[in-house]
Amino acid sequence: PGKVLLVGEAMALFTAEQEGDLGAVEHFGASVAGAELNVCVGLARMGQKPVYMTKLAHDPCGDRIRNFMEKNGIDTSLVSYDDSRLTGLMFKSKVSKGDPKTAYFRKGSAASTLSPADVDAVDFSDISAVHLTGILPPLSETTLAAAKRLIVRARENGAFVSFDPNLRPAIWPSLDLMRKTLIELASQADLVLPGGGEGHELFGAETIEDTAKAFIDNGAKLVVVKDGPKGAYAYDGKESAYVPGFVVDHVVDTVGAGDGFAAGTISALMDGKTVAEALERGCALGAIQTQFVSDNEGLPTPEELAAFTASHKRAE
Ligand code: KDG
Repeated sequence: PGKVLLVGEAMALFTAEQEGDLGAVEHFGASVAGAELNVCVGLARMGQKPVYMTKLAHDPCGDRIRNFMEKNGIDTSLVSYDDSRLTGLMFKSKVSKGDPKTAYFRKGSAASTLSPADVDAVDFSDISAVHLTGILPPLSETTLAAAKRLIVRARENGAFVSFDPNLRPAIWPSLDLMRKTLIELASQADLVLPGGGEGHELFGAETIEDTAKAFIDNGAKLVVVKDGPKGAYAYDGKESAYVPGFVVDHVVDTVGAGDGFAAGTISALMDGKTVAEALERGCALGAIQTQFVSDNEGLPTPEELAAFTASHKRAE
């Protein structure tokens, strides 16, 4: 297989080292975030060739992201710069249970200027898959158009399209536009990777089966619904499969687990694995990622993955 193209916004991430209000915490650890970039890390560790298209500025956050990409073997040839803007950044709280809080500083960022012209400039000859999430479209009017254009070009060039709805209501101008846009993008995907809650938000679905059916009825080819630590469910309109997740003793940070899941599932499908095997790898990468504070640094190599699956029980 060829390269996997991902387009999105990377941000410098400052994670609180103490629990409590983000405005009062005194110490933060610096790392790098961005759903599509997290997936790139997982794909690269699994031996795939991710190419990440984004825009940065020449500032300390942009430098951090570029260094991170180089260190992680992610192709930087589609990274461009807009120095009339800043690179986005975000803060994340520390929690002992539940999901951490996040605060974004990204409005009008360099990445928000990505546009259909950037997508049109991509040479698709060695790209066999494209992964898109629901975070790129709400960044600006031009990124919304770029996301739509990306799917059109991917389809024209015969690339496999995967789509993670990744609902971020806080950055959409309205919930109606969020629902309409994400349903439209998902309808054109070969693989959609929602969470059960996202099926409820987009279609009013009450169960993972209803979530999968709603996306299939809408045009998607294969839907894989993430069912948290319990596992994942796949449905293609004919056959379905439920694969149990992996039991971990103590969840450190849930952010990035869905991206780990996507990297595991996509890399396995690209390696020619069955859908059930792909879900198992997705569950493993998701579970491993919950053991790390960073949104992506825990993602495993094949050797680390094998050690994890051999030493962890499956959910009942
Ligand atoms: O999926 C994890 C992401 O939420 C995180 O890395 C930051 O891309 C991000 C976002 O916009 O929330």
